[in-house]
Amino acid sequence: MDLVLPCLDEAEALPWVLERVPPGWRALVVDNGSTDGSDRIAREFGATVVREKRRGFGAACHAGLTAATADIVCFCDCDASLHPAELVPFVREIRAGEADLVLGRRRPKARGAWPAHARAGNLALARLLRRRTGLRLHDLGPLRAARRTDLLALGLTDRRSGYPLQMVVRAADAGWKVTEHDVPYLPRSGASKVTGTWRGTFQAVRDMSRVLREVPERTGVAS
Ligand SMILES: Nc1nc2c(ncn2[C@@H]2O[C@H](COP(=O)(O)OP(=O)(O)OP(=O)(O)O)[C@@H](O)[C@H]2O)c(=O)[nH]1
Ligand SMILES: [Mg+2]
Repeated sequence: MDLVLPCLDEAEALPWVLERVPPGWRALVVDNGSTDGSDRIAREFGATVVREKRRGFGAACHAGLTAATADIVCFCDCDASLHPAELVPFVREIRAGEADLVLGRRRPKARGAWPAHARAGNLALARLLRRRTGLRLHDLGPLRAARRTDLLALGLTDRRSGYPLQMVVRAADAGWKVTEHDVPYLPRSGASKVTGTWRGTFQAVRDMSRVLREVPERTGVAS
């Protein structure tokens, strides 16, 4: 199993995350130009470090997917907000052929884990997603598992905050079975880059709106 961990200045969170990677899994920490020694810490804790110079959550995730070699690839944030072992049953579900993409629905376990505006934004997005794809999801969380070659075949192009949404939209368009399971959401370690800042929130809304405006690709259908 390859576990992709996008990482931008997560020195504080990395030990917690890497100590919880399930045994036998390879942790691919994608260093997105950290200046706090994240790459050194990642190596110390046994991870493989992949470098991605281009900034952006999607750029980091995609570099990890490209570097991965395992049949199934998992994704988890590197900010200690999600326990990597929550992915174990996700992988089992993919292996059993019961789903093509499994997503974690974040359930905050402490006050402050998920600011109100971020929750509201995410819920609104889930509704738009439902209208666009018919999928009844409640969250577009970063904890995910899918088969590597299937993911690559989706040809994802977003390299910023729209990446997780584009993955779900294109998976739905391709007829994948997408499932969702509750996962505990903990307050992140270190500073938030997206929902804790105006700039991050604004960019996320813009990137996601762009993805939702994309016209579905009609693969195999003559137009
Ligand atoms: N935002 C952002 N995150 C990156 C980037 N490159 C890597 N990451 C990592 O992606 C993960 C998610 O980023 P966060 O800043 O936690 O963003 P988020 O979880 O969407 O939102 P928050 O609620 O603000 O935590 C973290 O592990 C980051 O270190 C980047 O360019 N931008
Ligand atoms: Mg986070």
